[in-house]
Amino acid sequence: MPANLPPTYYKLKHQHEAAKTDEERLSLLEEMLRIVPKHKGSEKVVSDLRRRIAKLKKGASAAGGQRSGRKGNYSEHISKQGAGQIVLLGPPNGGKSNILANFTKAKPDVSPTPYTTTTPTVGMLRYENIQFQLIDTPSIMQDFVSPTVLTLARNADLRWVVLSLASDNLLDDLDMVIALLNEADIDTPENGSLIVANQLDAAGADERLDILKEFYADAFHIYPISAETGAGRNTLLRGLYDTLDILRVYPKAPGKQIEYDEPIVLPNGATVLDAALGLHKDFAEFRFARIWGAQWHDGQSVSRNDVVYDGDVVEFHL
Ligand SMILES: Nc1nc2c(ncn2[C@@H]2O[C@H](COP(=O)(O)OP(=O)(O)OP(=O)(O)O)[C@@H](O)[C@H]2O)c(=O)[nH]1
Ligand SMILES: [Mg+2]
Repeated sequence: MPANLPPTYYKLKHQHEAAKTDEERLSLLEEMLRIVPKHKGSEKVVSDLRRRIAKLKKGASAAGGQRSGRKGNYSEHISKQGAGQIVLLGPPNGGKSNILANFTKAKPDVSPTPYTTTTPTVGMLRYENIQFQLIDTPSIMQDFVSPTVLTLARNADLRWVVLSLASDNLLDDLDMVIALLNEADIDTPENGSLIVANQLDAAGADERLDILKEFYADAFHIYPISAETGAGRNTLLRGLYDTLDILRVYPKAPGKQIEYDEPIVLPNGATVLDAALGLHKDFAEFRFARIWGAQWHDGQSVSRNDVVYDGDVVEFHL
């Protein structure tokens, strides 16, 4: 009798083969066991899964290890680049990979088959004169998120929960993602999560967007976009910039042009000294600095501890 395993099973199997830690393998095996249809034809698969789970658990306790479950910390880590690291999270087929493919130069697989993405993929996203780092991740499935994805979500500066406006499961999908993030102590709204309601070009998208807004507009910023047509992209990127709470200061060498292509990106509240350090550590010892901007008289002299504002031009004299 055939086992007739669902496609999700094979995706999990795939992820299991690529898993790097026993803890991750254990979570995936447990999830595989959970979703396997239990009937005569799948008996062998079920007993095989049980055997492997027991073996891994035994290994963990023999090593004195405590299984920390979903809250575990993993070594999976992607070093930050650019002005902020954003991790794309969500249910299968939301369009995470398509966003990465269309917003960056990365070339992830995009496909109507759910769970296509099995490992995180990185790309650099340009907004005006700044670059952000975008990370595409394996999809979150019902009641399960890979520990690697959780670690990435926790370490990121911002999370984009990507949902599909083509899907009638939109609200359930969002509830599921929120529940899993909460369970992992990743506070969604406070810690910065935006909802990216993708596939705005799909039939029925407007109605689904209205429903989504009705339930969630109070708790989250919702950005409707189409990765396919590019609709909503600029508003989303502006929202990204604002949420990250950063500013851009432009350096200018005395007697030279302003370097608009190379802003110094700093957190809001940063000082003239932070701007100098952002340029180069040698600038920390500057003799004096002059500044241009909406808050200042042109070329006004500023001290190290003065706060800088978005769009200011600073000239350091060494
Ligand atoms: N119409 C339309 N289709 C889209 C859009 N974005 C993604 N899709 C389609 O939706 C399907 C899923 O897209 P993916 O980017 O692979 O989805 P994912 O979230 O990465 O899903 P996983 O397979 O779990 O990795 C593909 O067939 C895409 O072509 C969009 O903006 N509009
Ligand atoms: Mg994908």
